[in-house]
Amino acid sequence: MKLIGSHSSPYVRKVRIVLAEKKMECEFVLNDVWSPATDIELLNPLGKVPVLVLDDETCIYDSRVIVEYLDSRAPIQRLIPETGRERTEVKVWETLADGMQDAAIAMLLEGRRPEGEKSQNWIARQARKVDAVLASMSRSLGKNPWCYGRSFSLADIAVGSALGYLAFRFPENNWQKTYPNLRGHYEKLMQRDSFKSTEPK
Ligand code: GSF
Repeated sequence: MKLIGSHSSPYVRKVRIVLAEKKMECEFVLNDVWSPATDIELLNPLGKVPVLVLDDETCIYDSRVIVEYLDSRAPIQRLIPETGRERTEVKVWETLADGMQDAAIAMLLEGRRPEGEKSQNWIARQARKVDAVLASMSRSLGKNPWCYGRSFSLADIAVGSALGYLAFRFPENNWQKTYPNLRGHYEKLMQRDSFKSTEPK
């Protein structure tokens, strides 16, 4: 298998953490989707990373589909509960974390447009989503040791990737101060090799 992606993408990081936690071998191939030279559309018509290329050349995207595939392929260290309400709740955590990344990336891209073309209203709209998700994550985590249930799961991986991305791209966002429980949770996750070895850069 090959994973196509970048060191900065939080969606790619989520997949890399899942691979590391499940001890699955996978070659990591860098592709800068923002470079005019990218050939990512040959693998994913949506032009996005991550893409997982299987040994028979089948391409799998997006990150939510990839992590589901990986989790079902290797039964050790299940990261998504197999059925029922538990499964749905973990996936809601993932949806929130991914959605926060979508909003943060939209802010970043809008902010990079030339003066006069960027919309402060659009940036503010996305910033409200980021703030609302942080507040919701903090409330739901409370004093619990894990985002969902009694063990580490995809919910923690998705939340950790999203918080790490905010810290990387928006260091001015004060989430660590505003939400000490999220800070503590991220610090705890960062003690794992899977998180340490995938820090955004
Ligand atoms: C999002 C992937 C994505 O936006 C997923 O895989 O979960 N829902 C998808 N990836 C970005 C890279 S990054 O900013 O993390 C991407 O490839 N963007 C290129 C584009 O043209 O939107």
